[in-house]
Amino acid sequence: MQGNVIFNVDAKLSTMNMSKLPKLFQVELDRRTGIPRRYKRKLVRRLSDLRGFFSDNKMVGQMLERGKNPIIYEVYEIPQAPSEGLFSLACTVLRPGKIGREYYFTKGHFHAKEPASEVYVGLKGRGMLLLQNREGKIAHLPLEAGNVVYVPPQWAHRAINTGRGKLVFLAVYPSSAGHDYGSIKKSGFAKLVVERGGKPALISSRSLKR
Ligand code: S6P
Ligand code: ZN
Repeated sequence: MQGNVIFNVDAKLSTMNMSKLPKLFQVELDRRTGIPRRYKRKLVRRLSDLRGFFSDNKMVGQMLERGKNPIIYEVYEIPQAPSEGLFSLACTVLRPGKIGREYYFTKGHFHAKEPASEVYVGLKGRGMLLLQNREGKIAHLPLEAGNVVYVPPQWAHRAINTGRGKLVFLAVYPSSAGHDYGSIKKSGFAKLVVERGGKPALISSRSLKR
């Protein structure tokens, strides 16, 4: 089989030495859930972690007071050391649901080290990627099973689940990109995605902010 190389190297993610170059690896995605069978770290984002992000702050406060703190999303990360030329991988599982009329979403961020672009591969479900640049220009693209979205440098990005099932996607990004959550938390996205007549609609965030 000369000239026909098949890589099937065990990832050994838990023992990966971050100070060295990464080894060859492959990771299977669970066919039913889309979640990688091996990952290094799992992040869980609950409603309490998204305080101040949803437009209906009052409803968030009331839910938390009543002890309702649902998981909004989970991120399964396969990170690499923050060196030039390396990529990290992360699979996000964004649950279906709404706070008031607003669909569940990820916090959203700029990359701290710019320029750093990113690729999102839709694995399950239906949703949208909302993007906003530093000048406040806004854009949105479908993010769903079977599509790929390219996020150019200097665009903040937020995934929104507008479907009935989980929205699952894989992100590939430079390992040195980092996250700037502060800018988005402070200014917010100019648009919100809400349910209107059973369908997702984009509206100005000023029209709903409470
Ligand atoms: C990382 C990439 C994703 C998000 C994840 C959660 O650059 O964009 O892995 O981190 O979807 O979103 P957020 O906005 O809470 O980091
Ligand atoms: Zn990102």
